Amino acid sequence: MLYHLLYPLSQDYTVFNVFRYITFRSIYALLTALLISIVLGPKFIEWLRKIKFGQYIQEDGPKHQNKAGTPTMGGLLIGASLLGSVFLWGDLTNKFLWLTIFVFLGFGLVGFVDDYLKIVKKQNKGLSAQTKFLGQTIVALGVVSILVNMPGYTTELLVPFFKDIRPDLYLFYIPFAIFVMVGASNAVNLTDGLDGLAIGPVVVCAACFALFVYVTGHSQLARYLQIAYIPGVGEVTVFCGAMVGAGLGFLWFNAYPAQIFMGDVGSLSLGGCLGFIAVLCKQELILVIVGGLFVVETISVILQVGYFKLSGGKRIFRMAPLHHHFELKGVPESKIIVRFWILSILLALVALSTLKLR
Ligand code: 57M
Repeated sequence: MLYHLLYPLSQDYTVFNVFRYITFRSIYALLTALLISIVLGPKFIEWLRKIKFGQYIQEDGPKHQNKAGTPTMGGLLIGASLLGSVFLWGDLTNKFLWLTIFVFLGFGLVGFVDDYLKIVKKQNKGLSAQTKFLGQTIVALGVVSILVNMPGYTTELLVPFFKDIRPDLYLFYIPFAIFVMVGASNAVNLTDGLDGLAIGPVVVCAACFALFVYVTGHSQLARYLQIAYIPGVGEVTVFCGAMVGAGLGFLWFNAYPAQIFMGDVGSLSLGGCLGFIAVLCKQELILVIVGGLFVVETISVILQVGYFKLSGGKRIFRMAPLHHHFELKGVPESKIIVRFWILSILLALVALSTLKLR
């Protein structure tokens, strides 16, 4: 809105020219989202407490009983600050930006229904895994079908480190992109089991992808770095900036010991968006590196469940996902969290290095 209101004034006052720049608007989108969540946070947490939207804690895992009743559905706070900021600073005529907003809302809705059933209807399991998967797939199918028909977008798959390998997946690109989005959404969800464990790496991933989408939408930089050039995609940098700000604002309250959890409404929407943004800037394979921590957590679950079934009840880890394994080994929660953050920053640096290693 600010962009639409103030940029036209640049014809009379050159100072408003600055609204043209994606970099300027992304930085202010970050700061605005951060400010909104820090200002709204305490009232929102108080309200969740009042309406008794507290977390139910499972008995069978590491000792988290002291966390029982912690307000959850913090994803709503993330959504309000993120989208509020995007509406202020984004170019609302940009179709890529709207697709990203739609992914956030669509995946968020699936998570919201799940949280609602668990908390309000007291159905401990919430939505069944199949229903959740169906909801995520429908949202992903909708946006990917639109995306592949947008001008400038291709169904080629870019391979990190090898600039000449670009197989065209044609129609197979659609299920592939859906897999990336749904996989990312569930991977963030699985990781969200300790204070700040998911939101920290989400912020790191969003910051990293801010750079990827920016260069993908910039003709000279894209040519120089020999990556895909997709006109218009650069505007999604504003969304990434707001995601970093909203994430940091949420972390303010979710940091150990957490005053609020994000709930599925937060984890599914943020994960789905990261997957979609990777698809948008044609860095789907890079997501495996940037979001390596989410990948490792997911693989730990796949291995554990697979081995558990095949061996008739034996386990590889003390408990999956991996963070529970370390908890049960006696590593303090805050140490696990900070170490996982360090790993996610290192992985993001490796991913960024692929821009020059081609
Ligand atoms: C949700 N949710 C947290 C909070 C958060 C297939 C299986 C591996 C699935 C997995 C699972 O259900 N994972 C997804 C994980 C829960 O957090 C809520 O859920 C939202 C995210 N969806 O925002 O609202 C608990 O996590 C803790 N938490 C924090 N701080 C935070 O900032 O401490 C969350 C956010 C919260 C709180 O205690 O209540 C969760 O873990 O439930 N299932 C599991 O992870 C289970 N693992 C398991 O059963 N492993 C088995 C194998 C065979 C699959 C094994 O290894 O033997 C464990 N989950 C729990 N206890 N809680 C089992 C033990």
